[in-house]
Amino acid sequence: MSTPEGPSEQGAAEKGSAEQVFADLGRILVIVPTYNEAENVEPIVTRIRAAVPEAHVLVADDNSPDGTGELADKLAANDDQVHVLHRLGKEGLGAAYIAGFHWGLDRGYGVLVEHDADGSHQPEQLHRLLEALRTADLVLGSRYVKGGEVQNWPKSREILSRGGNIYTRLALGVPLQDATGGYRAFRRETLEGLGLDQVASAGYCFQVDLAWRAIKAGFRVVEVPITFVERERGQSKMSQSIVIEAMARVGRWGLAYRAQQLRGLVTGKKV
Ligand SMILES: Nc1nc2c(ncn2[C@@H]2O[C@H](COP(=O)(O)OP(=O)(O)OP(=O)(O)O)[C@@H](O)[C@H]2O)c(=O)[nH]1
Ligand SMILES: [Mg+2]
Repeated sequence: MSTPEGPSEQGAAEKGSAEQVFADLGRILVIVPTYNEAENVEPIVTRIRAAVPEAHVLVADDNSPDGTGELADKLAANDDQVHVLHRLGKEGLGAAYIAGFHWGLDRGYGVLVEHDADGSHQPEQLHRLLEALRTADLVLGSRYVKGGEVQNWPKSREILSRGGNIYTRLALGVPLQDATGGYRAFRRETLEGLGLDQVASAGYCFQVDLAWRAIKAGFRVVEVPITFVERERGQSKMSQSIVIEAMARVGRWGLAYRAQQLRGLVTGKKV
């Protein structure tokens, strides 16, 4: 499942932009959703461009009051592989990603990547996800498989995240160690097969929703280890109420699915 670290991995970051290391996967779009990430947007875009020079970056900004969108415009003006999607207002991470996915699918990208702006995801590990995508339909960057790690989190936050993942595994029966993480690479065909228009979850359970849909649709979903680093700058958009809301939703999905399975057993119809 995981891709071993090796000298060839380093290569993608060091070779010039002319080299298309992942050309076999099609063109790559890294979507970076932003809300008030003025301090983070330039460093993260610069790191992504250096780590995988052939990738394009789309900053999906929800009209951040701190001027993140204008900073992204400046980056785009100087680099034709950087693009900005200006959205009207704050609608949550999920809605920003769905708009970004449509933007990329409409423009023929073969791979669409989810990547936070706050430094929690390491662009230097993106090649791990892309290499694994060669034999998968969806790759999840995972904090909780062997080799994965979390840095600078208080124990309470890690317990909440690990607990949320155990709960998700039990409620939905998904064989994933990290279904809530947000560092992911999708093949375009996977997104096209998920029914994006029916994804209603805007907030925290958006990631669970997409992974679960992919598994139910029969796509090959694999996890590769990542190093997740707690944000150093800027404001978190996470809150306790978001987590409670997400857990309640996941529980409801699980119950509905189990009920559907039971009905299938009784009537002999497969679900
Ligand atoms: N476009 C857009 N981006 C958002 C929105 N909410 C969060 N984001 C971005 O989504 C990414 C993840 O958000 P975070 O606030 O870091 O949430 P988190 O990673 O779950 O929690 P912490 O890292 O603990 O703060 C960041 O790049 C945010 O700027 C939103 O409503 N719209
Ligand atoms: Mg974060």
